[in-house]
Amino acid sequence: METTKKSEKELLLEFEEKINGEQKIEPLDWMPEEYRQHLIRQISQHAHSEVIGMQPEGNWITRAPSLKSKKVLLAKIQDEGGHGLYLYSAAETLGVTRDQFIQWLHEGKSKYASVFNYAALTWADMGAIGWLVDGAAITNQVSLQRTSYGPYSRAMVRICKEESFHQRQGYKIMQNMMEGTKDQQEMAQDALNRWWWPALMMFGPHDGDSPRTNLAMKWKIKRETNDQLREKFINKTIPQAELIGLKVPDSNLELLTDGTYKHSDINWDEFWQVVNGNGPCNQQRLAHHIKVHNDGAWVRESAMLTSLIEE
Ligand code: BYC
Repeated sequence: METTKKSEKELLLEFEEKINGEQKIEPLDWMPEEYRQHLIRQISQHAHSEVIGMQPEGNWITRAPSLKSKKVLLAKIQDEGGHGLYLYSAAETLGVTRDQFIQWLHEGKSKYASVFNYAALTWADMGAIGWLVDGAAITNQVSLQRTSYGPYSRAMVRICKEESFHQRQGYKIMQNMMEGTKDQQEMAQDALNRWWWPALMMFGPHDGDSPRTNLAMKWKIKRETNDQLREKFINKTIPQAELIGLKVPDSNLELLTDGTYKHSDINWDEFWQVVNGNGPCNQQRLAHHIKVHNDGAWVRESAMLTSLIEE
């Protein structure tokens, strides 16, 4: 039977019709190269963030204040590793191998969330990370559940379920500390002071300064812009802080009549310094990933060998 080959223009039209009709794009569907490249970049960076994000919390496993809190923290960090794996798998459906993604990370060609380049100095930081960093991540990821690429969207659905527990466990740590001694209360406030701004930076530059947003919104990779998501996070998190007696470190906060908050702007110079590799822990985070990846080479080789023998 003779098949008529569709032109690039017809294929693009069909692709955009699907997107506008809220249908998902699947790995074997035709897609514009720009869409594929955009997704390869965003999903792999998202995966790297999950995995590098294990480091600040991993630093506290041996120092958790009770066996219960150690078990909870271990489980939470293990979840983050799992999120990385779902996301690498989703990214691999676009035709790039896991090894390539890791190589791009190690060569500094691929980014990960800036927030993980700050140090976790006290136990209260475990609370602040769960509450604020996972809280910011959920705000973004709930929106990404409706992203147009099927594998990314389905990974987000599963990740959001687990991330909600993470946010709750972080808030619970903060709440416990605020019900504790004066020293514990001060430690919780100090953690909020240090993590508030890096958490707001997770949403990326202002919409007007975000070169990737237009295409991402047009093809429904992103469903809300960086600023829209950041404002959502700010408006829901300030009342949570106030409820347990914490003060958000922004002297310009003002509750407006529509229930939203007026607030100060981010220090964008600091943001770009950290994104471009000059944050407090950038070098340490990457060096640790490279070392652990190299140390684990024999595990990967043995696993491959075992699977070949079993076949
Ligand atoms: N950090 O045009 P823009 C977690 C880059 S982990 C670093 O707005 P886009 C957790 C951006 O990549 C979950 N870089 O870009 C784990 C771009 O550079 P390139 C983390 C940033 O993509 C463990 C340039 O700046 N979540 O939950 O439209 C423990 C211009 O930006 C950042 C995700 O990864 C940043 N903050 O928007 C606890 C979400 N912001 O790539 C918790 C998935 C911007 O052109 N990603 N850049 O060289 C996204 O939603 C989007 O990629 C972003 C940026 C909102 C981050």
